[in-house]
Amino acid sequence: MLNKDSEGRTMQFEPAFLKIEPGDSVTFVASDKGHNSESILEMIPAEADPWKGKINEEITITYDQEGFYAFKCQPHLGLGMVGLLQVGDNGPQIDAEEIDKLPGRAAARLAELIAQADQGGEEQHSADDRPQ
Ligand SMILES: [Cu+2]
Repeated sequence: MLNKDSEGRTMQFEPAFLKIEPGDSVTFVASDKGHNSESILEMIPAEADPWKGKINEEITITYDQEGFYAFKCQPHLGLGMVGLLQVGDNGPQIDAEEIDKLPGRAAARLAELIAQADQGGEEQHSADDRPQ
């Protein structure tokens, strides 16, 4: 949980996308102050447990259900501070209608992360970002 990530984006999780296997755990590290990690309602597998960390709390969550899990930093959701986990290969996708309910910057960032997942996890760069 960062005020600025290595790409210069403000208020971000880094990595913001992570692919793991069922039974793996993820620790959300409070590297900078003022952030939390919590699951976004309706954006985790139906059988999975939601989570909600406190501000500045480092939490570790174990993921047993396959599928996609979107999460947010509550204070910075409007600034696009969201992340995505993919657990295994065979879980359900996130409902596009739910993504549309997010604030604009969060929806845009989550769409980027879903595209990244679709590409096998590689972060996508526009041509302008490539070294000359
Ligand atoms: Cu935050």
